[in-house]
Amino acid sequence: MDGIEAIFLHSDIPGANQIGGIVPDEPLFAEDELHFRGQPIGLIVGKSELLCRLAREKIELQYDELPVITDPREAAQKGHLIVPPRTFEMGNPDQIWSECAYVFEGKADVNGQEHLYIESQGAYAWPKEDGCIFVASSTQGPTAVQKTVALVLDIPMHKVEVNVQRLGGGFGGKEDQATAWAVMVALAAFSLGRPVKFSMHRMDDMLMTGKRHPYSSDYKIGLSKDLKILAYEATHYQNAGAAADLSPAVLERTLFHSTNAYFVPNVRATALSCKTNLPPNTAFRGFGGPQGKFIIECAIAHAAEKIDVSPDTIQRKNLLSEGDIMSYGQKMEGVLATPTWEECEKLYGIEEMKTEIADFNQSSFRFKKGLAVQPICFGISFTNTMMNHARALVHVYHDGSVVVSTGAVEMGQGVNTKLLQVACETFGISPDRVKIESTNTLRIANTSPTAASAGADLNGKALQMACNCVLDRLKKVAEDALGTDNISIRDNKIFSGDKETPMSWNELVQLAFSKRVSLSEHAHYATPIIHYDKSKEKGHPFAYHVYGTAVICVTVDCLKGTYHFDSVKLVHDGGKSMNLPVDNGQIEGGLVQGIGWMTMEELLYDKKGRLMSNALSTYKVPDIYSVPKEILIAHFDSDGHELAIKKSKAVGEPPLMYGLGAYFAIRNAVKAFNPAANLEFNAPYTPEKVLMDLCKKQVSTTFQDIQVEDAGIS
Ligand code: MTE
Ligand code: LUZ
Ligand code: MOS
Repeated sequence: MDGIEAIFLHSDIPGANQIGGIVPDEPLFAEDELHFRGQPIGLIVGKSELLCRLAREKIELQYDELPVITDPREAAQKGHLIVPPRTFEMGNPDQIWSECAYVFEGKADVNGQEHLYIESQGAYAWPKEDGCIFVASSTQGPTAVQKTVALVLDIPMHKVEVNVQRLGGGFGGKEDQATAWAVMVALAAFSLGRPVKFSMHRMDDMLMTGKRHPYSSDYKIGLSKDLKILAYEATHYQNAGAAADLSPAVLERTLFHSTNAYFVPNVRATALSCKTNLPPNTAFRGFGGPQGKFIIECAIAHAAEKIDVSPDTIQRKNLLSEGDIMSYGQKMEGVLATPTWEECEKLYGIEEMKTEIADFNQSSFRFKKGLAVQPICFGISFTNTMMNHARALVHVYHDGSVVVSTGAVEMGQGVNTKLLQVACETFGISPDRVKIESTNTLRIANTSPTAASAGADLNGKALQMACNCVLDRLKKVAEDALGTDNISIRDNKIFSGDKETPMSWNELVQLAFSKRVSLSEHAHYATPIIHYDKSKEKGHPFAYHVYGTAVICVTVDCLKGTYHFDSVKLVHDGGKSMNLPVDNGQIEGGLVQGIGWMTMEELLYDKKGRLMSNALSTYKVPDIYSVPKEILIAHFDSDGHELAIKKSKAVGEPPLMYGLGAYFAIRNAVKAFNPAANLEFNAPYTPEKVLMDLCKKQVSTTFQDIQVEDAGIS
């Protein structure tokens, strides 16, 4: 076609046709077989996006159909696993079941989730001199892009410059899966000797990229007469999709979080990464942790229902205490979940809320309310110990302005704001003096992706070190010049003790420059303390944990199956937050994303693995009308943690897991309407499923008898 410049296929690749991050099992372009619908076969390059799309329509693909597996349990049965299964064990559940007053077994399913970053996947590239290439990528992992471009083009990494200005959202969807598109444009630009740009159409993005992993799990829980959980066993079938991507790491975090915020003395958690014919699933805020937590919450809800107590009675009795050991060997210390639960009780009155809801349900037929309490405990650090490091580069120019580069990628989470604070507060200068630069592989090398909620901690600590090095040199210059010691810098001014000196920041910098003192520093930070032995599945993998407790209330319209969240009231342990507006934004955003996953966001694939919910008309995400009417956030007053940047604990992912409570709040409301029904565990709890559950078996009154009541729902 006119205007079409080239079509690149696997045979046009100079280096390896391989983009797998952890396991080399994913071709950039398919060769002989397609393993999922939406797998890239080639790249069409032309003068405009429209022309390329028209050209795509003209391509006729001939293929023989092979059997398709979309169910992880079926894949496991056929032995299609991505990596060998892993098991975390402590104590011995087998010896304990007979000692338990109650033992319950069941199955729970939880679906995946579309990231729906506002900026779809994309990249652009242009050739530089001497066989080098520049790539601008919307990626959380610039080094992964650099490494893979080098591999595919068969050039050394030093010939590839990857630059990331900022992302219009990532949520884990660009930790690994931004790479393919960046590599494609790099390949085209490198081969054609011209700039090439690609940004994905929303529906292609939804169809082709991986999502949060759906899980199907079996659980067994044993409790004592006084409701202590004595033993817990879980087998998690992770739906990995057609290639490894980050699935083995996600699987690991599921195991780390299989008992959520509870102490269980006898645990056996096994996880299987099952290879199916769906797009390879990937990182998504929480990274397998939310799925692990959902399953134990199902087990607790199951037990509570059968014993006839409220689930929060069991939750409350089993919260971690100081010194408890997790199945993976880490001793739990610090704030823990109990104080946040108690604070919740004190601030919001959980018991009063429960009484109000019981009264409401007594007098209301059509509308029923439900409440759930959701404690969380989330480990901070990449579970792969070797990834926990970062670097920062600081230049102080001789006019007193400062430029900062780190490995952190800004994606809306506010990491650049926190880095700016670190630089300003360490130097004692105002924000107008400091520029946080883009993330660039020529300035900062060998980065870990900005992920695992650790972006601010790792890069902030490195930045603090770099600033302190320059600061120490500047202080020495000031001491010599002013003939005093005890120098400090505040508000761009130099102080000797409490006394302001006539010297300004700019003058000091100028003086240091004239004395040939280095005004630049590159620092490296690696998290101390952490270690993990995979052969024993024991160690101290996390720098620290983040805790919190949320209380979620919902009103269900039992005629329609629709629901609305009345309130979410939570107490979050963020340590000494260095920026409350940023952290509150993360808490609200994470919470609502978690509620969406648990309630309305429903991915549907047909039997052939074709995504049917591939647009916003069929895949519903929370909007301004579906967010809780009231969200109250209280910050637990704690000391934070030394390994958190400025004792301000990581906040990116943990709050998503408050959203789990949404599922159980709805469930409690459904049970208030239809106590006899035998309810399954199958998230998301969409209005369709709620309606089916409300109608399950016989209810005492027929729908004709319903008096329309006004419960404040329009
Ligand atoms: N917030 C916004 N606005 N956009 C995002 O893409 N990603 C989340 C979280 N908050 C995300 C976000 C995810 S998955 C992670 S791991 C963290 O931010 C990463 O940033 P941090 O390490 O700086 O917290
Ligand atoms: N990515 C990763 C993550 O590679 N390892 C992790 O432990 C992790 N945790 C959360 C989010 N992304
Ligand atoms: Mo977040 S899932 O660690 O990118």
